[in-house]
Amino acid sequence: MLKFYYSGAPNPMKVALFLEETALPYDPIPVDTRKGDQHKPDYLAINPNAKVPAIVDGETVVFDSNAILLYLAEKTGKFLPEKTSKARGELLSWLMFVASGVGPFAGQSVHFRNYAPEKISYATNRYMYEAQRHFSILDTHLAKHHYVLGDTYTIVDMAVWGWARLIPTVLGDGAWAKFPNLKRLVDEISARPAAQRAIALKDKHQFKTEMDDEARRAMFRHLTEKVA
Ligand SMILES: N[C@@H](CCC(=O)N[C@@H](CS)C(=O)NCC(=O)O)C(=O)O
Repeated sequence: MLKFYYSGAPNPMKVALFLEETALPYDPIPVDTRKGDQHKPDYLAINPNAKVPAIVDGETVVFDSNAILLYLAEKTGKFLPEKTSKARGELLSWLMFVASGVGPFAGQSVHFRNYAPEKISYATNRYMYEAQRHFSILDTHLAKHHYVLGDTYTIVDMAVWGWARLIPTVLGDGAWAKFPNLKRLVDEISARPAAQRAIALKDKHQFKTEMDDEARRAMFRHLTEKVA
C-alpha cells in the first residue's frame, strides 16, 4: 500500500486532499517535525530534503508536494485538465507557480511574523509583500475562472488550497477581505468531504504542538549552524 509521510502542515495537506478525493488506499505515516523525525536516517533515505510530504509507492519514491500531486494525478488519470498541449502548459505553469512562489513566500512570511527570534521589519515586509502579491495574482485570475485551470477542479486547486486556507496566518487577521475570489475557491474546497477528512487526518496521530527548544532545533537549524 502507498505510504504517505506527513504532518498537518500545508504541503502535506495538499497530498492528503488528493488521496482523500481519489480514495486511493494509503498508509499515513506521521513525521513529527517538531521532534526532529525529518532528520532521521530512515526518513532522509526517502526525502533527502528532510521535509514533509513524501510518498513511497512500491519501488517509486516521490518527495515535494507538487511533484507528488503530479505523480498521483498521472498515475490515476484524475484531477488533470483535458489532454491538450494548451491545457498542459497551463497546468505546469500554475503548478510551478504555487510550488516556487506561493508556498515559499507564504512559508517565510509565517516564519518572520511568528518564529524569528528578532522582529526584522524589512524581512517581514518583504515576505508579506511577496505572499500578498502571489495570492493577488490567483485572486485576479479566479475572478474570471471558477477553478485555476478553468471549469475543472484539478491538482492545481489542491496545491493552492494547501496554503491559501492559512491566509490569516500568513498575512494577518482581516487579510481575506483582499482576496474574495480566492476565498470563494478555498471555501468551496474546504466544504468538500475529502478536505474535511484530510484536515482530520492528523488527529489519528499524536503530533507535538509546542514550539519549544527541541522543535526550534529541529526546524530552524540555522539557529545553531551559522553560515554567515
Ligand atoms: N518544497 C517542499 C517543501 C516542504 C516543506 O517545507 N515542508 C514543511 C511543512 S509544510 C516541513 O517539512 N517543515 C519541517 C522543517 O522545515 O523541518 C514541498 O512542497 O513539499
